Amino acid sequence: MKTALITGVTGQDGSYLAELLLDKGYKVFGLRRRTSTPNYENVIRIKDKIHWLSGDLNDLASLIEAVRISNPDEVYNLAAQSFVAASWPQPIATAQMTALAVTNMLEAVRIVKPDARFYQASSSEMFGKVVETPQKETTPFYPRSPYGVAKVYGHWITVNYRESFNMFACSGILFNHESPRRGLEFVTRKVTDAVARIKLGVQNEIRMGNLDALRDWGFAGDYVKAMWLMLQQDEPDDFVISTGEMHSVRELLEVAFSYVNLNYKDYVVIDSQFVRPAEVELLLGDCTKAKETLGWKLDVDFKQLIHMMVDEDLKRVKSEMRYYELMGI
Ligand code: NAP
Ligand code: G4F
Repeated sequence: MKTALITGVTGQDGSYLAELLLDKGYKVFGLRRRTSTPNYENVIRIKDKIHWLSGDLNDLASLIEAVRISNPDEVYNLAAQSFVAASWPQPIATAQMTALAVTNMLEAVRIVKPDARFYQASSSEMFGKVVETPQKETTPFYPRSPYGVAKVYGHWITVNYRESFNMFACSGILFNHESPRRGLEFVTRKVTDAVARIKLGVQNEIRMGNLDALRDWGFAGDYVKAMWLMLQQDEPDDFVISTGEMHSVRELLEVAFSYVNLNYKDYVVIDSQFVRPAEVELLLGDCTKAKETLGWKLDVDFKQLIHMMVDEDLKRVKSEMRYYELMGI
């Protein structure tokens, strides 16, 4: 039986990856930081199957201990401050959690279990103000946010540990991927949650930033399969994972609102607080290398993804409303 250690297991990707690895018969260790109110929502179905370890990305001692206890064959480093917009008001915390923490994790593996295979969650945000379209593994980086800058550091330190210490370290350059487990502040989930609330009469409007931004949006459940595939190859390497299709935020609104027979133009209010100091205008990935080398493929397309998210938000908001009614709130 193989053993995996996942950081960020309570997040969107961590929860899908843990499910995938459990299905494959792995023993799964999950690193969780201490929070005042435990957050198990994404892993509620598999909570008892995960071996929980307490640790923080910025505490090297706790990471060394996590690697020692789990003795993993594979380490998936998914934990990070992952919300781009929060990286301007919190640039130092972002650098610590999204950049330096990668070195902490690599050091823990190098010291305790150097033959473990290592996956780093890199990001298309590194391409930022893109210098070519579509973006592939060889496209130069031009990050546009403190988050993007931090991810570039995480990417290169992973490559460096591979080249310096001969570690099996891979960097997955993943384009945006979403799901019903996406955090509520990210644009897809913000929209699908608002659609559900507006449809059910508990919200009147949605306040948005730049509707012209273009993204290459896929389904997180498909993308975690690529993470696993990268660690099953003979040689470590870096791969772009994307759909190869681009849609605007405006199109996202159109698809989500029209699914419940509403017109987004009746509800969207542009609010400058959601416009970023420096924007990534477009991202479009070319994942030919992943398709050819890993045999990776997509199962869920853009419309199916947004419809799935609206359906799940409708269910959740309805059950919240029933709960409030029962409680007399
Ligand atoms: P997410 O839902 O925000 O999950 C982030 C995870 O990191 C959470 O489990 C969080 O724990 C944990 N974490 C944050 N700070 C930590 C700390 N100091 N110590 C320990 N754990 C900490 O992110 P995601 O969408 O699943 O993304 C996973 C990774 O892929 C991230 O590194 C992200 O930057 C990267 N990425 C994501 C995308 C995308 O489109 N989703 C694309 C490219 C790259 P709590 O539950 O306690 O907050
Ligand atoms: O959903 P977003 O916040 O995702 P963003 O910034 O592209 O970052 C996500 O994808 C990256 C991969 O490229 C990951 F590395 C990162 O961790 C994260 O998962 O914003 C998408 C676009 C942006 O252009 C933003 O300006 O939507 C635009 N937008 C317009 N109005 C908005 C809003 N974004 C948010 N969050 N909220 C708005 O009201």
